[in-house]
Amino acid sequence: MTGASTYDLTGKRVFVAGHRGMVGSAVVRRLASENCTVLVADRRELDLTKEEPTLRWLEANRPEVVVHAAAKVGGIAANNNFPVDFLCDNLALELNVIRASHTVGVQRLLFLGSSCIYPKHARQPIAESELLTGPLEPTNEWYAIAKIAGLKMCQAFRRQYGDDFISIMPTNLYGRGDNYHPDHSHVPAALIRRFHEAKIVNAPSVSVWGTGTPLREFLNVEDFADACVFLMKNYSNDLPINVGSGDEFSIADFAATVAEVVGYEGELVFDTSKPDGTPRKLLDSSRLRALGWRANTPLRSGLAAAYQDFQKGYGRHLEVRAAT
Ligand code: GFB
Repeated sequence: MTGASTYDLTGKRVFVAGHRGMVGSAVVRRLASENCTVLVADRRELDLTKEEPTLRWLEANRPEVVVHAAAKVGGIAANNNFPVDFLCDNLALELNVIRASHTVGVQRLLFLGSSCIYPKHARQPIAESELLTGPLEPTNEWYAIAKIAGLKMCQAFRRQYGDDFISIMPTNLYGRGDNYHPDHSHVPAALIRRFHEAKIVNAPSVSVWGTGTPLREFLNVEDFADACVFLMKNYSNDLPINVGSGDEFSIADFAATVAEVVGYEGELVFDTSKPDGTPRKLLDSSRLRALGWRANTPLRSGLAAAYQDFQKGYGRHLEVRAAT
């Protein structure tokens, strides 16, 4: 079951929910080269965690396509420390956006999930069929449960009403517009910042969380945005579809690569008091490849671009630290 299907974006009104986040902003950039109208709403104008305003906004703006990229996201520590936010905010966002999209007759909706929806000890590489075959990784089960619910909502609206709502599961993402919070970010942004600050003060060593042994697959967010547009035009199916690069690294090797890109030459010290999380998370993206899409940004050049982006916003990143 490939799910191949064609949808013409020409002249369509496409609402990107969550356009200020790393993924949403990349999708907006990517859509600029499509012949469509991109709709966005600032948080002050529209709070997507509120049901009534979400429905009113969609009724007033009548998008034909919705990309649901609005989510409360964060790395392993944030997931662990803010279970209510990761579960409740994400459930509210999904329910409001997906249900209102159905009510106003949206033709195609893309729900963006996460590879953490799969069981902690899923068979590797992880095929879409591994969903709900075993227990989740405890550090991020709140987020995973919310994302599984979003995926199930898409399946339910498709089954009951025939809505063309699809779910896309990205692997670990990094790139322009990432959150560089020192504690709440994902590993790429956390290490870019930590190595950069260590380089400036000539620190002899830098701490890397966990044992360094977990395996992760990384995908540049510009590639992911390209996959989203590709799937918007070429995929329609009940099953979620994985989006990965196939590039897998141990956290130790990944950290060494980030240090090289940043130009930090000190020692890396593994802090085993911090959690490792899932031991391995490599997506099986063969269904996506069979449709004709593959990633094309090598990790090193993607990280170099992310580091440049970080440096441009460095003052802003320091304010993030002061404010939280
Ligand atoms: O990126 P990360 O937080 O995401 O952590 P997950 C990946 C790995 O990097 C873990 C290690 O083994 C961490 O222990 N790591 C090393 C670090 N140093 C650091 C650091 O300074 N910061 C962080 N954050 N990690 C997330 C989920 O899990 O994956 C989310 O919690 C989401 O829900 C995301 O699904 C894609 O891959 O462990």
